[in-house]
Amino acid sequence: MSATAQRRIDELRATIEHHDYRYHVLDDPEISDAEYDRLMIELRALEAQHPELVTPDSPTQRVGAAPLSSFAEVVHRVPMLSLENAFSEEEVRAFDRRVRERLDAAAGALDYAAEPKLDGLAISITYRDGRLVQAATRGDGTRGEDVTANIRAIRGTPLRLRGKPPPLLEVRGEVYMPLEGFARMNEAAVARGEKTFVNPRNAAAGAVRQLDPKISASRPLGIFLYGVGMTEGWTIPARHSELLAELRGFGLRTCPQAEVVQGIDGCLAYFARIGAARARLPYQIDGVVYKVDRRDWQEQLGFVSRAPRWALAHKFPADEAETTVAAVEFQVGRTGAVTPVARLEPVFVGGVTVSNATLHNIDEVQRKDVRVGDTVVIRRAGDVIPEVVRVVAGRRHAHAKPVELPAYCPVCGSPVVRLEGEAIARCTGGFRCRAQRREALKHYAARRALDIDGLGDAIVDQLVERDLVRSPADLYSLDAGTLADLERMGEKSAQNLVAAIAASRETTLPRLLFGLGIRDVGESTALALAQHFGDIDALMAADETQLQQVPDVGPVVAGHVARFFADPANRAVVAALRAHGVHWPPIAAPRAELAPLGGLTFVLTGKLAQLTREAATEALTALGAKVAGSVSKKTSYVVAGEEAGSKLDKARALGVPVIDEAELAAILESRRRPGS
Ligand code: D41
Repeated sequence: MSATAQRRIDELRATIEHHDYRYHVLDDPEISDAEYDRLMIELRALEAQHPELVTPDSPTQRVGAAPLSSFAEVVHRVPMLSLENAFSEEEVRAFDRRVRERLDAAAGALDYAAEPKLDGLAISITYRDGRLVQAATRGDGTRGEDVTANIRAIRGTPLRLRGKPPPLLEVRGEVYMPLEGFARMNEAAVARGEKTFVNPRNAAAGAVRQLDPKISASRPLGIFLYGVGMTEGWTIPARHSELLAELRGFGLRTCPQAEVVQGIDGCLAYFARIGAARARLPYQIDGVVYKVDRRDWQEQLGFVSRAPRWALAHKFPADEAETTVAAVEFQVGRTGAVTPVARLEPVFVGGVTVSNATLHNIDEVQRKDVRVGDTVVIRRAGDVIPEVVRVVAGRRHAHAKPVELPAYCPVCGSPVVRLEGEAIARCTGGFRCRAQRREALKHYAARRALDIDGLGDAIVDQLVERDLVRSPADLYSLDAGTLADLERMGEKSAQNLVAAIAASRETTLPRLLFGLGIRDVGESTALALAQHFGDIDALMAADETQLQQVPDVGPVVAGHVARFFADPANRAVVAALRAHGVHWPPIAAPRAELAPLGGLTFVLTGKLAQLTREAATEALTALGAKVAGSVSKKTSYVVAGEEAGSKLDKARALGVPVIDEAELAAILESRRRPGS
C-alpha cells in the first residue's frame, strides 16, 4: 500500500513541479488553475494518510515553518556586490569607454546583456544537490538575514531544481511585488481601514522580512534570478546570457525582458524601448542594467570597492510634480542639525504619494526663496528623499510667508546656533533634546554600534516619547514588564529585547565610541581613537592637540571629540553606562613593541577564502598595521585573493610585494602578541 502511495506521490510531485515550471518560468501553462488545484488536493490527501512520506521539498511544504523570533545572520561566502548608477547618456557612454579601454583586446562594439532593473529586494538562494537549503537577504552585501522559510513560500521559487543541477549552486536575484498584487493588497488594506503600502518595493521588502512565514506566504511575491554566487561542481557559462538560459533550464525564473544588445548604441536603444514599455510592465522598475556579456571579460574587469566594473545601472530620470507648500517645519537630527522640511499638499510622484520634502538647509530655502503657500516643483529619484527643486514663478500669493530659522529648538527649546561658514544650524540641547535623544538611541543600538537586536525605530520613538529612556544608559534599567506595555510589543519580544540589551553590555571600545554618536566619528575614526588611547579615560582626558596625534584625526574632528567629552551630560552618560555594567576589553596603545606591524600598510584585494575582509582588517590593525583602500608606492604589501583585479596590476606595476592569503596568515601568526 505504502509503495503504491509512494509511487503516486512521486508522480504527483513531478507533475506539479512540471506545471509550476510551465506557469512560472515559461509563462505558458498547460492546464487550468482548477486542474492544478485538483493535483494539489490529491497530493495533500495522500500525504495526510502517509505522513511518513512527507518531505521538505514536496510542493505541499512551501509554508510549513513556525514563526521565528528573529532572523539568523547569514555571511555571504561571496560578497553580494552593488551596482554603479548612471543617470545620463553621457555617463553611460563614459562607462562603455572605460570598459573598452580596459579590455585592450576588444576595440569594437561589445555585447552587453541588458535587463530591466527591478525595484525589489536582492536575495541569494542556495541549492545543494538541487534542493533549496537556504535563502538570505543581501543585507549590507557581506551579511544578510536568513529568510529561507519566506522565500520557500514564493510560488515561483523551485524547491527542487530541474535537469542536472550541480552539488552546490547559489543563485542571486530580486524578489518583487507584481503591480497587480500590490494594487490588490492596498485595496484590501483600505477596505479594512488599515494603512496602505507606500510602494511595491517596500511591500516586497516587508513581506520577505516577516517573522511569520504564513503572513509572508499570503503576500503576492515574484522573483527573478540574474546571477550566481558560490558554486561547486559547475562551470559557470561563458556568457551572462548563457548563464540566464542555464538558470531557466534549472527551473529558475529569469526576467523575460532580458536581451543581448550590441555596443553602447544597443544599450541606449534598449533603454528607450524599456522606458516606453515601462507603464505596461507587470512589475515596477527604476531603470535598466547593462552587463558585459562575456564572463572572461567580466573577470578581467574585476570590481572597484563594492561594485563590478562590468555592470552599470542606467536609471530613469527622477519624477517631478507640482504641489503647494502647506508649512515649513524644522526637524532635529542626531547631531542636532536643524533641517527645514516642507509639508506639502500630498502629490503622487514616482509611484508614491509624497507629503514631505527636504529643503536641506536654511541657505537653500533662501536661495530658492521658498515661502509657505508657494507652488513648488518636487522631485523624487529612486529611494532618495524627495526634494523641493524650485518655486513655480508667477504663482505666488500676496500672503506667502517667508521662512526663518528658529532661534530656539522646536523640540526642546534650547538655543539654535549656526557657526561661521557652516550651512547647518544646530540645536544645542544634546541628549537633553528629545529629537536628538531619539536619533542618538537609534544610532547606539545600530548593528555596527552596540548591535541591540529588536530595538527598532518604533520602539525607540515610544521609549523617548514616554520618557522611559533619556540616554543610552537608561536602556539597561528597562524591564520586560515595562517594554511589554509598548505598542507592537508582546511578552516574548519584550523578553528578547531585555536579553539583547543585556548582551550589549559586553562590547568593544571602538563600537562604544562609534555608538556614542560623536559628530564625524564614524567606525574607522572610532577604531583609530580606541587604538591610540587604549581606553576611554585617556581619550576623555585628551586635549585637541593630543587628539590630532591620532591617524586621520584633523582639527575639525579633534574639536568635535573634545567638545563632546567636555559636556558634563556626555561624561555622565559614559559614567552611567559603566555603572550599568557596560564593559569592553582594554586595547593596548600601539606603542612600537605592541604594534609589531606598526608602520606597514596593507591593501586587500580579491576574495579571501578563510578570512572575511573585515576580519583580516581587524587582525592587521590590531597589530598596528594600516589597511588602505588603494595601492601606492607607500604600500608595504598587497594581499591578493582570488579574482584580484586592478589593484594587483597596480602593485605589480609599482613593484609592491604581493602576498597570498596563506602568507598573510603566516605573518599574522608569527607577529601575534604574546598572550593575545
Ligand atoms: O533587477 C535588478 N534590481 C538587478 C540588480 C539586476 N537586474 N542585476 C543586478 N546585478 C548585480 C550584479 C551585477 C552586481 C550581480 C542587480 C544587482 N547586482 C544588485 N541588486 C542589489 C544590489 C545589487
